[in-house]
Amino acid sequence: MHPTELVLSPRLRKTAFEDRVFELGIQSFTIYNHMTLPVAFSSNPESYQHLCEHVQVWDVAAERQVEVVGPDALALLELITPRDISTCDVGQCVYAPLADQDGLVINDPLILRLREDRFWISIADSDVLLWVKGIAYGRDFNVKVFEPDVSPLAVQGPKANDLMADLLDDSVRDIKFFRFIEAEIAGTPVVLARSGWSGQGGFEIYLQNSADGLVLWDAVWKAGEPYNVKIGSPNLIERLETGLKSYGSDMTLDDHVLECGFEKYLNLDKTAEYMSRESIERLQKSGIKRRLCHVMAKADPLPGLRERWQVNAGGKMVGQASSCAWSPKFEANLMFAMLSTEVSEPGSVVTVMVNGAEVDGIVCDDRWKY
Ligand code: THG
Repeated sequence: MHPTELVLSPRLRKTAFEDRVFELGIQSFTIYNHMTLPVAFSSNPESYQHLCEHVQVWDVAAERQVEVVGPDALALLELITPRDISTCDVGQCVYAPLADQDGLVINDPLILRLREDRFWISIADSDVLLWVKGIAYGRDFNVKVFEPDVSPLAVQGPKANDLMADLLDDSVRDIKFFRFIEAEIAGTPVVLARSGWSGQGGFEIYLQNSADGLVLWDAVWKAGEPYNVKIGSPNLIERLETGLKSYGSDMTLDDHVLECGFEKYLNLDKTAEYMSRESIERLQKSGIKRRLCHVMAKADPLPGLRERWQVNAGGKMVGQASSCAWSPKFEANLMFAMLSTEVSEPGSVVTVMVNGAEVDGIVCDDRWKY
């Protein structure tokens, strides 16, 4: 690896929780939505094990919100995603990929409906604010679009229910998956949702005033002490086992929504206008040529990726792998790879080129079966 260091300046935005994150011994972070996002606090496998058994607090303030509010808010939301947003209740969030007029993936956010005419788009790493502001202006929608001062703090792991029940009360146990309530913690108003970027269960607390970031952190931390709480971060091993794809790595603006495994979330016949409709219909007719696949390689643990790895089959290139981690659960390397449909069915055998070495892989379904 190259011994380099990222230099922090005001251009790389500070999170509301950053002081605690540094105090608790951050080892590395990445940049996400022009903001720091912690990556790991102990070695990944240790943090993974702890996440699966206990409870962790994650600074995910870099999951920024784009607020859309006003009489045309629903029409604007419907236009930018092929998912049906009209059926989303107030108090519900949905996973809804944003696609442009060519069906290409702009982002894969959660969308929270706060009121009939007020939404938060909780974004992955791309400049959705500019995209949505441009569309609102160009289409003359009667809405306000802005980035509110909102910072999600994730509480993830099997003991998250106990922590949160102690912090608030037992009613939080009844919050259903992808539903949220408004509450107050340590004197600061929050939106509390059952969601988060792991398969281990838990909550996301949306802080609405960065000045209260450390007070909120400390209250959550104190409630977590009986449950062996540790600081954590979105975990590469866990997210591969769970099958969570990361925008910018596993899919980008070069990929079509139908290629990325989003079909199950979409309602392509929804009545509202959406800008990718024609492109999606065209691709449905002609048939897709690539698909984002799960690939398992039963080799020794592979290194991390700086660039995508070429994937071959039958002596020719069939795609590229974009994420990889060694999984203790499957005792294998798990990868996401955008592959030609010739080899995208579970059971297909491929060769992954890892820094000059050939590694055998097998294509799996989204539960890692083949
Ligand atoms: N939480 C919040 N904002 C976010 C993320 C988050 N913004 C960026 C990124 N993560 C958005 N992407 C995802 C992707 C998947 C999920 C959440 C956010 C997710 N998926 C579940 C799954 O695949 O099992 C369930 C999806 C469903 O059934 O609807 O949770 O994490 N605030």
